[in-house]
Amino acid sequence: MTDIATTPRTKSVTRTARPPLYKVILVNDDFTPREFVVTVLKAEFRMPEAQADRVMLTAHQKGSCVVAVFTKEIAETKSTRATEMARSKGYPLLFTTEPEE
Ligand code: TYC
Repeated sequence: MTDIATTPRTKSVTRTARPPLYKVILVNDDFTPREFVVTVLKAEFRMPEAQADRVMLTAHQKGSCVVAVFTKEIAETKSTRATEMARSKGYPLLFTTEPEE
């Protein structure tokens, strides 16, 4: 048997693939009642009351607030459902998504 010394010609690098994440953003408006915004945050994003209050107030005072971060599909589904919940009551409340840097 012939012994042949071999050296590997490639190096493998182990990386864990992470899906890109998207922020769900709550946008302020002048018409949606504060209490309804809190109700939607609790229902669609499973937020405790105190946290929903803080997020609603931040959007109210600053114009918008990051609600949470998800994979693209979940962020889009949740923001669409939350926005539709408001439309069904005739409110202009808006949730949008944007990629996280
Ligand atoms: N600005 C609204 C009001 O004064 C309340 C509100 C807060 C609406 C946050 C939207 O994302 C929002 N009734």
